Amino acid sequence: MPLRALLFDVDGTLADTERDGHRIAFNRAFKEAGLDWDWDIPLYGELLRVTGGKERMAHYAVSRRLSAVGLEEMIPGLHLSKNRHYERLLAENAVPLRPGVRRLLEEARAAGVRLAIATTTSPENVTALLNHALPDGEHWFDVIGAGDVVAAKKPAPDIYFWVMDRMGLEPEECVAFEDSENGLRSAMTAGLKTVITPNGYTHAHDFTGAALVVEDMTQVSLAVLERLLRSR
Ligand code: XBP
Ligand code: MG
Repeated sequence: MPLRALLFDVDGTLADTERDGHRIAFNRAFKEAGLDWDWDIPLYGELLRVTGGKERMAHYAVSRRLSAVGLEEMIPGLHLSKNRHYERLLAENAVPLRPGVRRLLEEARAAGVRLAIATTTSPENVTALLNHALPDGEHWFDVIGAGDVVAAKKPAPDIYFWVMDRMGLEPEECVAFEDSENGLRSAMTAGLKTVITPNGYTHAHDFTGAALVVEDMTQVSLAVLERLLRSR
């Protein structure tokens, strides 16, 4: 089948948003709420194994036996506050798209290959990132699947199924782009050929089964992707 769409993960794939974006925003939200939690760079790398900000905070609280009365009720509010800090951080200091991402998006648009997003992050964070890193870019994506639109986050395949369903496409017509093991499992379970561009947090992940693992998107073109789609 011909290549009809490129499906992108956001955090770590479109841009390196975790270490200096989400992590800092979480810490600011904790401080503001009077919590003494401080997620340093290595700890945050471990916590990234849990996808979703609310789920990550809940996991942290349980793993540290911090399940104080009222903590669970605090999580939705903490998450809203964290996302407000994230937006502010991006406005102050835009996190750029990773190398080659913009060129690949432009090549796809020029060729009529559709674009979509499949991410566990909240929709407002996708908007914030694109507003600052790719003004007008939100309109480049036919479908944005984000956050709680599906109950089971990555590594479950649900978000990819949700996106393909809305696009009316089969996995054999799409290629997925991810940076992490959880993302790869999600895309592969949805039947998608997957290109991996690892980053500082994910370079040691297990990418067995990926169609291609490359340093960044500068090495990825539609011709490369069409070859991948045709290969078994
Ligand atoms: C990355 C995530 C997200 C972000 C935080 O997902 O796991 O949880 O760290 O975003 P992806 P929220 O790589 O699939 O984009 O706090 O909005 O969940
Ligand atoms: Mg990711």
